[in-house]
Amino acid sequence: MTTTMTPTQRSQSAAPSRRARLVPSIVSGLVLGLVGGLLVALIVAQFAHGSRGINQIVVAGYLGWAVFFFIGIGALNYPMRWAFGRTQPTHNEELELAGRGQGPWRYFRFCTDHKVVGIQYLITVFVLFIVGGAAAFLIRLEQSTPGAKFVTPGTYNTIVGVHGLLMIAATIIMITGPFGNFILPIAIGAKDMAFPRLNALSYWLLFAAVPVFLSVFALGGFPTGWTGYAPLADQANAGMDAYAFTIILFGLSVGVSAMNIVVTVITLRAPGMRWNRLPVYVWGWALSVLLGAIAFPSFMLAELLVLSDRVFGTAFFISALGGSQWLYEQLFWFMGHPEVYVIALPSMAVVAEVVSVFSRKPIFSYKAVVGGFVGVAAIAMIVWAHHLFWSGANTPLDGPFMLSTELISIPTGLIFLAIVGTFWRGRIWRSVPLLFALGFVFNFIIGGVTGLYLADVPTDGVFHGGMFVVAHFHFTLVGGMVFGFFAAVYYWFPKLFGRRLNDRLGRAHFWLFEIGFLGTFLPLFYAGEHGEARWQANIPVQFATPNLVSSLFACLLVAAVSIFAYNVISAWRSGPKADTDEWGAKSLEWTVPTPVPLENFERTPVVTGSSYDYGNGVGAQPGRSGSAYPREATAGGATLPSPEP
Ligand code: HEM
Ligand SMILES: [Cu+2]
Repeated sequence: MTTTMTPTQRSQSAAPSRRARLVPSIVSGLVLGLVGGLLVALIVAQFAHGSRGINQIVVAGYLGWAVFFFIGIGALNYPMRWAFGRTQPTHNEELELAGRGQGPWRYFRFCTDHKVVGIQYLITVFVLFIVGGAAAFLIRLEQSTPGAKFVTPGTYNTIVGVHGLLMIAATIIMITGPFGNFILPIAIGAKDMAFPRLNALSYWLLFAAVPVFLSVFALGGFPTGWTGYAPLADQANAGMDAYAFTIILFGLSVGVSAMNIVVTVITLRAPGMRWNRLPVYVWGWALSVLLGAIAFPSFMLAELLVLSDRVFGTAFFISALGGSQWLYEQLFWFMGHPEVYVIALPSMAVVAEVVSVFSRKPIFSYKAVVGGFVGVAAIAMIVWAHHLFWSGANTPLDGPFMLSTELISIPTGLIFLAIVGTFWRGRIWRSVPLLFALGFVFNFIIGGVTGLYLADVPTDGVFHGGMFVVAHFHFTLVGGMVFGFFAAVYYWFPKLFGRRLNDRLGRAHFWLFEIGFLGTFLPLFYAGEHGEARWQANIPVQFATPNLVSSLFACLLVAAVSIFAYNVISAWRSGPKADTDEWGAKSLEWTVPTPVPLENFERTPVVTGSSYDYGNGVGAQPGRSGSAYPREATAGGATLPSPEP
């Protein structure tokens, strides 16, 4: 990528006082939120009555928590300022809000710097994975032997639901949250996101949802699994209110973040950054969040209707009172299936990028990859009812939905062909990010092929509701998408933290995770094919062996993730310093210094070439510092300035 620069001003100011640091911050947010939530719940408790009384109190409490939390964290300061016609904040005030001079405390404030928001998302994703992973371990423990020995079936239901929901939420944001916020604006040559305050809000909406969801444990859990099906959801205990309210806050966060990323890519590209010069991952991430913004409102609507049934006594999902239980399934899966591609597209995009960088070759048909992303995003919106093949809801439409589901293999295949084609005659650097990219390709193919059986009505009839389905979507979601996430962490960690992850630990993480993963889920295909149903705390004895094997291999996953955690923490604390352009890649984020300055670029870049311009594709392989990779490169006739020392 070739660039030339134009000027921007920046000035310094004194650090804020102790009180100014605490208010507004997470501290004032939590305190005001908790007090506000309790207060509103107490007020409503005066009027609440009957069997729905508890739901009215709980939901009112959540509303109070959310509103007062946002006041306390300072999210409404600017809208208030605007509403009372006060002057626009000065550049200095904007830099203050972006965390200038606040050190690590800026991560605990309503901070508008997209890089801070990116790191906030990354830490939150790690926390969600840890809690979701702990639930997964409990699942494997319970299913390691027949007899429901460790938890009761009711508790098991909640654990499965908590696992599924947390993991889905984590995987939805795992790439577009951290990297979409930190890397994307730099990759297109922008100083920040289009709406920095809304960007901060999208993170704190997510944050505000976490305590609401965790309160599910204090409210007796929820029996529905991650899908939250009504009418069971209408009858369940108060834990279901936590589930529904969480979805609404999470949905708002996803929507606000999506709008920001899409508008940023459309309006803030640097001069010369044409659509066909965008790094391919920018396409994947923007399409993913756009898909999420289109799909998620139907899930939020479903939860609003569930809350209305539970709090006001409407009957949207109670067929005996004129409602329809199929309505919930339609609204849920209208979101549920596109959402797996909201998760898939960012990982596929990272893999395409990583394969190109470590093959030192342009992507094999950039247009095919981008066309594939667009095709997947479009068809993903018209396949949802394959989840209702056995619900009796849409029988006349089963044929068309079978066809549309099959059709999605075409753009997916296009993306995979282009990824595999990029390796061809490349100079392969078997780096850790590339290992995870290879794992993604291998695992996702197994996940994709096994999906064909579930796309067809007859075979789906055999596997629906069984462990074959569980194994299938773990091969796509974990074997595919989570591997894409690991590739992204290993690839961009040097830019995010200015440090290097340990290569040997990275390889140990990869192999332990791959072997553990295959050993955990391959036996579940076998058990599912032989008729094992899902959601069973007490597994039938005839499935004891495959489940024991699965649970033993799941221990390798714990070991792999522990190595990863150790690698990340020790590198962040004291790892060797990374180079500005760690991998010799060509996209813009590798041209800015590390740590990245508050406003990213000294001068706005002007782009005159593609970010995959490796000349004739046989550029020298970059090594660690002192590498053979020349710091000055020519591409597209312009000179790339050497990065700041
Ligand atoms: C890596 C470790 C993981 C293990 C060992 C694991 C294991 C399992 C098992 C055994 C079940 C089926 C429980 C049952 O039906 O009785 C399950 C359900 C599920 N898992 Fe995972 N899982 C893991 C990671 C993930 C990840 C990363 C995701 C990402 C999205 C995920 C999403 C789900 C979902 C959506 C369900 C369905 C929950 C429900 O039926 O309500 N899992 N998991
Ligand atoms: Cu689906």
